[in-house]
Amino acid sequence: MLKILGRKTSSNVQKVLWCCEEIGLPFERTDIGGEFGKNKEPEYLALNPNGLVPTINDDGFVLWESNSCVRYLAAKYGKGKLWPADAQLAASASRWMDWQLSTLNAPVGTLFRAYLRKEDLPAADIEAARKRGGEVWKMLDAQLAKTPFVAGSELTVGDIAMGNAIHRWYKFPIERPDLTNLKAWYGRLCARPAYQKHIGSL
Ligand SMILES: N[C@@H](CCC(=O)N[C@@H](CS)C(=O)NCC(=O)O)C(=O)O
Repeated sequence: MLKILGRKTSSNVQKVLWCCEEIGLPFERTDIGGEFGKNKEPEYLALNPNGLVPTINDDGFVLWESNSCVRYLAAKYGKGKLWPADAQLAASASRWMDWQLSTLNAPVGTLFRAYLRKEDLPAADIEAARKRGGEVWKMLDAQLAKTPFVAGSELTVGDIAMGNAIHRWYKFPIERPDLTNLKAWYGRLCARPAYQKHIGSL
């Protein structure tokens, strides 16, 4: 059975958990990282030299980097569903995953450290992240004006990559631009039992 190594409170582990749940793929999860530690021990570093979570082990095939794990699982077990059969739709979904890492992650990460982890960050950095966060979500809002999910009419890996970030964004006690398409999309995610189970209820 698929093994997932990583604590369930990690945003990156949650991507993999939500993906498996949507596909209906059984897995065994082990708590690693955060208060559970073990991620800097030689045994774990031999699997994932970054010492970060998640890492997956699918019948001996070991993989790390959450978006790559989601791509692999969706392509292998969710083809035609989370991983679209159409090459252009699959590329669009994959593009939004890269955008999550390259563009969205930085402002949402700073706000997470400030408001949920309660780290003492400079006020100017927090304000810059709030402003930048609004700007980047606006880009996705424009896409969601055209399609109900990020890469078309159905949920794909593109949505999976951003599920935790949008949940956190609406939790932060900040002023946010009123992005109606973004909010409606978040509502569509929240209506999915698999999303509720691994992200929306936390
Ligand atoms: N780019 C990596 C980032 C992984 C990452 O930063 N994981 C965090 C949790 S979200 C981590 O392992 N932090 C250390 C810990 O949990 O102890 C991925 O997407 O998998």
